Amino acid sequence: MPAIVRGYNDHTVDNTGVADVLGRIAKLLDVKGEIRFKSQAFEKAARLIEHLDRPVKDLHAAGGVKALMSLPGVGEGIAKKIEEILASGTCKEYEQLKRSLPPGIEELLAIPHLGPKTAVMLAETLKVKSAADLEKALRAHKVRDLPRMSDKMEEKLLKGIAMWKGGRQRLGLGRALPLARAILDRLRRHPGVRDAAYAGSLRRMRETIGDLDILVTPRRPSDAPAIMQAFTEHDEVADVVAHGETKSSVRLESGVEADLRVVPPESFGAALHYFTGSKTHNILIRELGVKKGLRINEYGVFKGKKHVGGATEEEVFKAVGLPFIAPELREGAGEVEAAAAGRLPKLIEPGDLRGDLHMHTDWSDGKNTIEEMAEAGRALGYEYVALCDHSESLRVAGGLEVDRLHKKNKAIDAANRTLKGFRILKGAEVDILESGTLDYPDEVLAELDVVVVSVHSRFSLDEAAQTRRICRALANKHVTLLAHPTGRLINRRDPYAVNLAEVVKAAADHGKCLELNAQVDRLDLSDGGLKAAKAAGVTVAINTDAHDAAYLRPGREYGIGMARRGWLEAGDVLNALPLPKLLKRLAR
Ligand code: DGT
Ligand code: CA
Ligand code: CA
Ligand code: ZN
Repeated sequence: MPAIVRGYNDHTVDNTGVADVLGRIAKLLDVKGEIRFKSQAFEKAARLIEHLDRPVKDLHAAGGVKALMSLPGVGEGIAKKIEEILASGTCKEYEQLKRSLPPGIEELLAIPHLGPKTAVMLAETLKVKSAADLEKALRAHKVRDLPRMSDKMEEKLLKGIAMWKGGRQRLGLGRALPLARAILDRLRRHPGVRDAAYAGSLRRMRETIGDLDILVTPRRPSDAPAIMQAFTEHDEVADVVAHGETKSSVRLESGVEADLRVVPPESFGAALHYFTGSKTHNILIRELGVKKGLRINEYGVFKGKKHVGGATEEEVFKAVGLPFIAPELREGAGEVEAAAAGRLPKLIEPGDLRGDLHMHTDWSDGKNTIEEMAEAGRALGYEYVALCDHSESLRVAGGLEVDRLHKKNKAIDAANRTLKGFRILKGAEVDILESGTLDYPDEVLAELDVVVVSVHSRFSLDEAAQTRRICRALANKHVTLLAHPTGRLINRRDPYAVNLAEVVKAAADHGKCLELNAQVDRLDLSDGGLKAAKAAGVTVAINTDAHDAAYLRPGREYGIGMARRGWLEAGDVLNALPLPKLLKRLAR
C-alpha cells in the first residue's frame, strides 16, 4: 500500500486524512470480527469528519479532546484517537491492528466482491499480499479449489480486481461521456422524468473524471422513488453505495461511481450550476451573491428566506449580474472576472471547424481508404481533410517510403477529380529524428499541402535536448504544425521532458501551428498549453489524428471541449479557416 495518510509525516493532517485512518480502523475491526458496534462507531466518526464544514484540527486547537467530544457520536476514546492522528498522521490502535493481520490485507479489502473472511483466508493460505498477487493466483487457478471457493468465484474475483484497477484511476473522458449519456438516455425514457443532465467535471469536459454527477427533476415529487429505483437497478450497476430519497450513489461495472440527485424543477438550474462546479468557481459566485445580499446554493438563489431564482443556470448568473459562463470555463481561472468585465471569449463550437488536418488511411496504419476518410469529413460538413500517413522510419506503423508516398499522392489527385466542393489535402505525419531533422527530404516535403511533424521515438532525451530537437524541426520552412506537442498519454505515459514555453516561442517565431490532438487518450495540447499558445499568438490546429473514419465525430467533440477549456475562439484555430483562406495560409 502507498503512504497511508495524506499529510503523513508533515503533521498537517486534514479532515480527509483523519477520516481515512478512522475508516481503516473500522474496516480492520470488522476483519478481526470485533463487535459490530465498535467498528460502526469508527465508521460513523469517519463519515462525520469527512463532511465536517470546518477543519477538525482547528476544533482541536481551540478546545482539545473536550471540543472533539462535542461532535455527535464522538466519545472520549475516538476523540483521543483523533488527537493522536492529528499529531502524527496515524495512531497506535491502527498500527497494532495492521500488525495483527496479514500484510497487504487493506488492499485486498478494497477489492469488490471479496469479503473480509475470504480475504484473510486467501492472504493466509496463499500468502497473497496485494491485488496483483491475488490476480496471479486466480489466473493460475490456485483459488478455485480452496474450501468454499469455485470457478464461479474465480471469475467474480477477477472481475472485482478489474473494477478495483479501474476505480483507482480517474476515468478517461472517452469512457465517461458515453457512460453518462447511456445513463441519461435511460433516465429520460423513464415516465417520471421531466429533465435530466450530467454535471461535474464531465460537463466541464475535463480529460479525466473522478465520478459522474447526474441530476434529474421529476414530473411530480411522487415520481422520485421510482426514478431512484430505476437508477440503482441499471444493468451497469455493480454495487449500490447509498440509496436515499433524493440522492443515491452507485458503483458501475467499470469501477467508477455515479451519483444521482433528484431535485425539484425550481432548483434544477441552481443544482446544475452547483454540481457542475468547479468548487473554486462556485465559491466565487457565492461570494458575489453575498455582496448583493443573496444566498446561493444547490437549492436556489435566496433573498432572506425567499426563493428568487434557480430554475435555470441563467437565473443564477443573472442574480449576480453576470452573463452565462460556459461550463468548460468554470475553473475559477479568471472566468468570473472576465464575465464581469464583459470580456468572455466567444468560444469555438463544433460547427466552426471546416476540416481536419491530421488523419491516417490504410496506406499506413489507418483502417479506411482515402475515399472513406474524405466521405466521413464531408458528412460532418467539412470542406477539406488532410491525409497524413506516417513517414518512412516509423515502420511499426506502416510508414511510407518516398515512392509509396508519391503513389498515394497520385491516388489523392484522382480522388479529388471526382469530388466537388471538397478537397483532400496531401499530407504526411513526419517523424522528427533525434537530431531534429525530418524523416523526408525537403524536396518531398515541398510536394505536400500539410506537413505534420511529431516525436515518436527517444522520449527519454533530457529537456534541453528534446526542446532543441523540436524547435529545430519547427524551423524547417515546409512544416505546417507540430502534432501532440508533449507526447503524454493520459493515465499511461507522462509527457516527455520538454520546455513548452520555448516550443511555443519557436512556433510563434517561425509562424508554425501547434496541434490540439483530439485522440481521447492524448488531448495534447491540453488547456494550459492552449492558453500559452493563444497568448503567444500561435494558431492551433484541432485534429482528430483519426485512424478510423468513425472517429472523426467523437474526436471533434473531445477536441472542441478541450479547446474551449483553453479559451480558444474560432479565430485562434487553423482548421476553422474556409478552404481558400487555408490554402493561402499554407502557401505562406
Ligand atoms: P471529479 O469528480 O473529481 O472529477 O470532480 P468534480 O468537479 O465533478 O467534483 P465532485 O464530483 O466532487 O463534485 C461535483 C461538484 O459539486 C464540484 O465540481 C463542485 C460541487 N461541490 C462539491 N463539494 C463542494 C463544496 O464543498 N463546496 C462547493 N461550493 N461546491 C462543492
Ligand atoms: Ca464528479
Ligand atoms: Ca460527485
Ligand atoms: Zn497521427
